[in-house]
Amino acid sequence: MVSRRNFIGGSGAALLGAAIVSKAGAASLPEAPTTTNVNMQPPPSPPNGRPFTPVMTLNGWSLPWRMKNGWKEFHLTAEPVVREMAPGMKANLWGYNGQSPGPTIEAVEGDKVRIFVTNKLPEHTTVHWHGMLLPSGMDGVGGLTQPHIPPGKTFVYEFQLEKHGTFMYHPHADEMVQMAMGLMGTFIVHPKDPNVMRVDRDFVFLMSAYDIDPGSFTPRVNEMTDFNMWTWNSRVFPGIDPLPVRMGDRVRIRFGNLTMTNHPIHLHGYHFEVAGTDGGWIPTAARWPEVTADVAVGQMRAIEFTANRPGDWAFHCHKSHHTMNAMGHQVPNLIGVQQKDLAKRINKLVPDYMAMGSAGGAMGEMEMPLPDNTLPMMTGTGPFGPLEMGGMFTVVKVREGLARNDYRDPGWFKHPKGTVAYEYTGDVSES
Ligand SMILES: [Cu+2]
Repeated sequence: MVSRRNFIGGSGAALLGAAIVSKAGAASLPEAPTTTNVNMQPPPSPPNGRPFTPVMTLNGWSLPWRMKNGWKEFHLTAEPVVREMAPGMKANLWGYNGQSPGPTIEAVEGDKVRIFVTNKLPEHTTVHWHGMLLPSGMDGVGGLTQPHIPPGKTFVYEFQLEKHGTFMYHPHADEMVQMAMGLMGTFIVHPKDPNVMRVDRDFVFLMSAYDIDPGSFTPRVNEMTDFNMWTWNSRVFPGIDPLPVRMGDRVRIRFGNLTMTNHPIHLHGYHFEVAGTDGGWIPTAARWPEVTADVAVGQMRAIEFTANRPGDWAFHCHKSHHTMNAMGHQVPNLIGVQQKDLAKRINKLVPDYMAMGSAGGAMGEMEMPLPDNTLPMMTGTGPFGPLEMGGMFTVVKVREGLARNDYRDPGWFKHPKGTVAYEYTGDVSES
């Protein structure tokens, strides 16, 4: 039998009687699986316990568990990670189990969950279960409801899931630093009856923001407003997974905001309904139609729609600076300014100086020398040319004939003849 002393790493005696002692007793720790895969993992089937329809975490995965004497046991490890934000750029972040954000925790209403949290960070931490109804002492506020988890130690959280819905987890310890470094994750509680509010596709992501100087790898954690990497699950366009959807599917997309500002999340091509917040589900009669759901800091929203309009539908934050990658914010507006040779002359003084175009940005196609590990500000290529996006942007791809659990990128939409905007050359199509 593995003793508690062994699994917490040798200093057991000093810890007896502290919060680290749990009803898990001498049980061995469940495995803390880890991955560095940045692609959406196929839906994991619940191995045991109550059945549910799993969520798809954009560029992420769900945390495996084990059942032990009626408890669903999970193991999170808080640790430094390297996260690829998009091909060509990596960031030194803090996360859980190899990734920022951490793996999605999925469980079922009524489940008793036991979550082991091992701290491999260089400083103390805690985990707060945002939005969850639980005993005060399990709420994870360092100093207020528990002692902090020192580096190298493992704490145990135990509570029963009272309500199904969409929640988050994040530290309540040195928060400014730990959230600015990417420590966060999603916690989904499924309904006990899998037919309640059933959807065909259920996606989730968390919004986080970083200030990473071009050419560097580590966020400046003291930044309060001027972030330059606006991410979904610590990824930016063109690194964010598309959302492949089968025609006719009922679709739910859940998103939470752990940045320092609000994000109006906008979906093209559909009128969706706002179906839930982290406070619970909105009764059907009280849901309201939207094309943009604004998400304040510390909030989650779930939207739903029936995918009855095929196409490639842009899905993005509507703040235009949030659909860009690292950029200088001090560039003067030169629209209308004659600047013949200006850039050339300034270049003699400041190598790599780039002027904003006098006819607008035109930066989507502009080649500018970039430091290593730096993404272009506006980037990506679509079937019709440069997409001129970055940051919080991806595409909902609604297609006929996808298989039920097929989440592979179906490629670009093939528009039916006569349904694409076209150049006027003196004729219009008559049909
Ligand atoms: Cu935004």
